[in-house]
Amino acid sequence: MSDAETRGLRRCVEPGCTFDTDGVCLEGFSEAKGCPYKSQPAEGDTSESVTDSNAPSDNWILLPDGYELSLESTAGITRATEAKVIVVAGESAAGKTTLLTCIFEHISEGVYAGQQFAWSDTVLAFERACYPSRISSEAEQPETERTKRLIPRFFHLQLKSEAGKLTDLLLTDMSGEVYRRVVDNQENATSLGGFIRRADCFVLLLDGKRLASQELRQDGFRRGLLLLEALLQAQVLSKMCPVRVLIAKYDLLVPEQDNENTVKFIEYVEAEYKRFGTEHFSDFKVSRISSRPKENSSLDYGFGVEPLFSEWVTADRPELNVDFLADVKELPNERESINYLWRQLGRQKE
Ligand SMILES: Nc1nc2c(ncn2[C@@H]2O[C@H](COP(=O)(O)OP(=O)(O)OP(=O)(O)O)[C@@H](O)[C@H]2O)c(=O)[nH]1
Ligand SMILES: [Mg+2]
Repeated sequence: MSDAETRGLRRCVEPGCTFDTDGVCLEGFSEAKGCPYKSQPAEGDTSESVTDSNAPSDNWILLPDGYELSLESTAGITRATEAKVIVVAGESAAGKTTLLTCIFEHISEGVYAGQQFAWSDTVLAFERACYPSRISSEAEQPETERTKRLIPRFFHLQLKSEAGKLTDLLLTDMSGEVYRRVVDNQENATSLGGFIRRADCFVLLLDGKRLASQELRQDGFRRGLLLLEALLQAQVLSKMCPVRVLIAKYDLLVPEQDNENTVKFIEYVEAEYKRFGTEHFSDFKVSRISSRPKENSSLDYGFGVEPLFSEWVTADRPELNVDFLADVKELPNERESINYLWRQLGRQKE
């Protein structure tokens, strides 16, 4: 009997969700309350009918529910339009999700980088990610919830330029844990090929908070390089793919009286990444951003984000206009949750 059954909880039917066994909701909901994925009562639980009228059926046509898109459900967008796939990578807490919410909030307010919001298949996912940082959520500090999912999920934005051109952006949002595992085990890099090969831009965030810390900075600096190296060696990340390295949370690094040493270290980090990038990639840039500067910071909300976003929308790589399910083999001796990730990435095109 599973833990879920012994606790008398409803079962989650989302593929890959381990809620039944360890109580962790793949979508990050506490106790799975409010999870958009329909759950069915555990076997033997008579409190609700198993034939829940809301449960998915093979005969149903699944329409976007407003939450993050799975790899499979992005295929409709990538086939129908010249969608740009932006892979946002980095260690846990580097600021990946906050960067996406920052863009969504700017574009919701009006014209941003010459683009207007036209549509989003994942508007509820954006709203959910933005919520904890809003004053209405009454949080003392603006916080972004940790992303728990280990399988690729995508935020979607359709943008309209001043000339009326529509562009679809698909932005990945995965837990930093996935990228940590890539650094720790080269084989894991190969298995990420499915969607990273399709990237129109690969964005690597370095956590400025770690770079500000004397104890953590070397590790933070090196792990980013190791990630790039692992993906290159596994031939998952192409030398032709534009790569943007972002020194994130730059509000914690701006020159002040007592942080000369940190300022020098950041210059060193930038120089080392540029050296590495020029050697290995045809289009490589390092820049500084602060998606959500701390209170009283001299930086504006979304410092450095607008030019980055502008590049993503206008990036022109029509030869990559294919959907991106790749053939990847499962790894031996790996935990079931990770093997599920590899199976998802490796699912064959029909
Ligand atoms: N000071 C400051 N804090 C930031 C900034 N951007 C993000 N943060 C904070 O950094 C923390 C981590 O941000 P997330 O966006 O959740 O990081 P993530 O990379 O998505 O992390 P995982 O989902 O765990 O992989 C949150 O508490 C954010 O509020 C920034 O520009 N400045
Ligand atoms: Mg996140």
